[in-house]
This record gives sequence, structure tokens and C-alpha cells, in this order.
Amino acid sequence: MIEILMSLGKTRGPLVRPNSNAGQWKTVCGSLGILLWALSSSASASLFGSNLIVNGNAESDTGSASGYDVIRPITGWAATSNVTVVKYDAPGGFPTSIDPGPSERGFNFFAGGPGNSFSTLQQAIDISSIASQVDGGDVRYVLDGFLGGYFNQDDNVKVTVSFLDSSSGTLATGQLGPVLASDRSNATGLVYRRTDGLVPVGTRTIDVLLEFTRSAGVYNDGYADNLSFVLNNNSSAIPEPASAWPFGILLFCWLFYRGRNGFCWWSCKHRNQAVRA
Ligand SMILES: [Ca+2]
Ligand SMILES: [Ca+2]
Repeated sequence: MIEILMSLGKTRGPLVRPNSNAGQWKTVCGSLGILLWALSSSASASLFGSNLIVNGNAESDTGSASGYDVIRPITGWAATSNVTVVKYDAPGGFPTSIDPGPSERGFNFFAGGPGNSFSTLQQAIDISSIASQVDGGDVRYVLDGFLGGYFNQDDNVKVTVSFLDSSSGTLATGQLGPVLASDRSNATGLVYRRTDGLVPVGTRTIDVLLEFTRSAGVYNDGYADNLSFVLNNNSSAIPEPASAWPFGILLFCWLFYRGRNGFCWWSCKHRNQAVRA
């Protein structure tokens, strides 16, 4: 855009009244427009193609080595009851580093925790910065992760994503799990689950809720790891209104500059040549 502005300036001939501020205007306007365009593009782009769940892999905190410590706080999540973070290979039958589960499982997983029948983890994802794309009906999501439990118990965890409008009304939901003992062939460990769909028009916030439910014993053995929520934009490359306003600033600057210096451009060269001749 700077080159375009400068090339426009170069077409002007000696008939144009001198303006010592012309170069400054072009530089300031061009730089401002490009800077704002870059900032708005990066803000929108940052929500697409990457995992938007904070600490979905349970690796942000040091997990309990015994499985019976209630870890607080749990980074990125609001926790209820005794939900906790447990190290793989904790003694007493917790999942090991070689049981069924993610190939890259890190050190920890989430567990429903000791001495409770129901616990939760929750976090909200703000997507209001891509409202124009969402309302264009072109944004899709993929929700996936590993869910599991202990031995032949049906202790489980269910992941629900709720698509909320600007008034926190629920427009739709998506769900992973629950994974029961039969889904794991009665083996301790975690199995992969995935779902996808269209982000409803009007969505501004996505609420992610993990519900851990005990079915047997004392410990709530719903397990989860490597949770991921990714948005993809299927719209064309035509700038959406939210990302097009820097171009409006550029247009304003150019019109302002031309208003101060006259609106001739492609005809100036020939006119000036004729005058000089
Ligand atoms: Ca992990
Ligand atoms: Ca149990």
C-alpha cells in the first residue's frame, strides 16, 4: 500500500503546488494502515487452527504422585469437589505410561478425584473477536481428546461444549463421551473420542464442561487427557467487515492526502508533459 501511495505521488508533475508534508502523510498513513491491518488479522487468525482449551493436557501443574492430593488451583479451569491432576504411574491402579491412552500423554491426566461421586472442570472460550465469521455461518469446530476409567468400573467423564450467545443463552451443544468400562474392554486406560460440527450463528462464548461421575468404589475414576477444541474458518479470503476497517483508514488517509494536493494522478503525467513541451 505504501508503494501504491508513493507511486501515486510520483505521477505528480511541477504544476502541483509544493507540499513539504506529503512524504510524511504517505508514510504515516501507510504505516498506520498496515500496522492496524496486521494487528486485526493476527487477532482473528489466532483463534483458528489451534487448540483453544487452556491446559487441556493437564501438564500446567504438578500432578499428585499418589492420586489422592486435591491439586489447586488447576490452571485454566474452575474446579468443583475433589477433581484433581494425577501423575501417570501413580500406585494403586491408576493409568500407567503404557496403558491405553495418548501417544504423547506427558506426565499427568485429570481425574474425578478422591472421596466424591461427582466433580467438574469448567472453562470459557471467548470468540467474540471472530463474530463476523461466526455469523457468516462458515466456522466449524473439532472437539477431541482421551477419556477413560478404571478396570471394570463405569466411573466416567463426559465433555460438553455449549455454544452461548451474547446473552449467555445456549444455542447448541457438542459432546464427547462418556466412555464406559465396556468401551475400554474393562481395561484401565483412556480411549480417543472426537466430534465436530458447525459453530452456531450468534455464538460469542464456548463453555467447556467436564463432568466426572463415580459409579463404583470410593474414588471417582473418570479420567481425561489431551482435550482439544479447534476452530476452522471455511469462508473465502474476502476481508470480513471486522478486518476491513484498516483499509477504510487507508482510503480515508489517501482521500485526505489527495484532497490537499489535488485528485489528478494518471492524467497528470501526460498533462505535465504537455505543459513542459
Ligand atoms: Ca497429559
Ligand atoms: Ca471408582
